[in-house]
Amino acid sequence: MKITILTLFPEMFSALSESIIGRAQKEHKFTLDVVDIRKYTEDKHLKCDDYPFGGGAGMVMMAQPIGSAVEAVDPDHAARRIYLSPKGKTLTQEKVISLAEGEDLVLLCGHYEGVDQRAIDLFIDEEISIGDYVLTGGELPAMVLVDCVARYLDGVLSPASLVDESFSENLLEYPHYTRPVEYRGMTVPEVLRSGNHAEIDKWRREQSLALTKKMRPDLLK
Ligand code: 9D3
Repeated sequence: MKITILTLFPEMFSALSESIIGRAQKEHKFTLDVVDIRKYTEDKHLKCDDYPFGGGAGMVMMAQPIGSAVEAVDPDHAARRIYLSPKGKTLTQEKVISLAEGEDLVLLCGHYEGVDQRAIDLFIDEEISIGDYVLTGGELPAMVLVDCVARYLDGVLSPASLVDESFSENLLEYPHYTRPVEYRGMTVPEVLRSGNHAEIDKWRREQSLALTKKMRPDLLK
């Protein structure tokens, strides 16, 4: 899969060079292309935003640089074009899986008050939000989307991780422990050191259920 990011702040995406997602790119499990929208403006001062018609606070990203950028990176409309927007449908794990199984992605990141509506109407297939809280732009949401989609691409995670995840569906995860056995007077639960895998599975299921009841009872309904 190829994911192209369109943004006025390309340097923010250096975060995706780290850890599992950074390694997945190095190993060619997917390609990430971060494109500076400013490169496509026809304004002689490289302007990409302007005042809103009708007045109001803040700036609006201009349609021309966005339109030219989308047409340059996806001339045949082979990719799914997504605008990260506070007005979009909230991202779900189900949606993540369907995107990972689909075409290449172009992710448009808005900044300031938003994007000229004509750029959305002409060049965008779908708007996605990552939740009901206010951010300063679509860059962090685009990184969230890349992170959770990339996990499902072949060879990025071990198959065992994804199997564990599907078995624990709709329950919160049990507590994890590693060495040492004692830290500041607190010891690792005896059962996890017993080697009895039936008992360990039983303990983990009980812990998951109790934790879900306490923290996320909505998941059990
Ligand atoms: C507070 C300003 N808002 C009304 C005057 C509109 C607004 C514009 C632009 C609110 C946020 C933003 C910037 N956010 C995003 O571009 C964004 C976002 C978000 O803020 N929350 C959750 N998901 C997303 S996806 C893109």
